[in-house]
Amino acid sequence: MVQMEVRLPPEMEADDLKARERARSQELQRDGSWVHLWRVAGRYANVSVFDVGSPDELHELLSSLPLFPYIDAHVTALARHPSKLDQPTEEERRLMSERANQLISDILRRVHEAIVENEVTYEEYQAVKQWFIDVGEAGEWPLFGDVYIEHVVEKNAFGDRAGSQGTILGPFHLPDAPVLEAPYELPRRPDEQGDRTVVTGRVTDTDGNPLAGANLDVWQADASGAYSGFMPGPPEGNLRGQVRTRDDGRYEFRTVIPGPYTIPLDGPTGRLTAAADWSPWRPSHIHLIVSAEGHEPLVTQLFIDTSDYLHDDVASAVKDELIVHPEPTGKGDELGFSYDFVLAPIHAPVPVG
Ligand code: MBD
Ligand code: FE
Repeated sequence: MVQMEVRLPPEMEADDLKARERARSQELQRDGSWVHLWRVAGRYANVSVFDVGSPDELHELLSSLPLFPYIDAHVTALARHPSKLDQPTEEERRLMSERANQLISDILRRVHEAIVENEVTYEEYQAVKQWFIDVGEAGEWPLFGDVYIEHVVEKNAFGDRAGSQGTILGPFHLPDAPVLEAPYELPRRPDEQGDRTVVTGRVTDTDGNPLAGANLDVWQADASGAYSGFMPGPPEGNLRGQVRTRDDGRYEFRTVIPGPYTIPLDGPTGRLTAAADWSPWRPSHIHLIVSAEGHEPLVTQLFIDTSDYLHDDVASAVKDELIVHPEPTGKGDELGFSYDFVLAPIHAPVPVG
């Protein structure tokens, strides 16, 4: 912990110095070495916590600050307190670094093997590095991960769990969607495109007991494949909402059939997809997180059986059990389909090691 008092000569023009100080301080915060920074109210002073390996390292860091010549610093060494909550024990720390070592080594070894087996050239390596930068700049790491990696994590983690099948969460869930009231209808524009449909079903436990007051957090693209909150077009909160089951575990909500979705073609994930000549499309789907007290939340999607791309989903997330078949309900042009969700009992955390 460092208490810093800044004493600039009163006549000094220090705007440029202060700007450089701010940039350096933010750089150190981003790299994780400047953990806390608090202004001392009413004084040109701060209290800071640094994460450093040694007093020498701290001195080096402090003397790299542009304002260093004008800073009066009081340093107090802080040690971990044994009564602090949420701190890993020595044993947990050891297990975590063993795990990190195992995973990082294994993944890098496989990357290295692929490079050797495919005789990856320097030009290709440099192109990949630029692509990593582009993905970050476009904010597409969540998209890339959820499209090309998440399905394996999901199947591996939950593939043999009791109850209904789940599938990937994807990058377009927003927490705190509006809690709707009966008669349930996902918020939509007056001129919302897409076939009107009613979705009904039950939520039960694995013994078939109805789960009353279970929550269905639902989100979907509009008929043009656009998700509100992420793409221009739909207003905030469009086609997102939370629905509750009744006492008999039944639910019912109205919405429109979403369109298929394509990952952005002009972004780095789209360029990678095109470079490999893969289809960038996901079939029409409705996302849900079904949850109830005492049960494992179910993250899943329902796929519309008339959609294209059911068999070449770019995100590899379609499961046969999740395909639904909307049919006319006989009420005007309305379509409808039903799906029953079965939630697994809560899975007690297994202590690591
Ligand atoms: C989606 O709509 C989606 O659901 C996933 C998983 C990835 C990209 C877009
Ligand atoms: Fe989606």
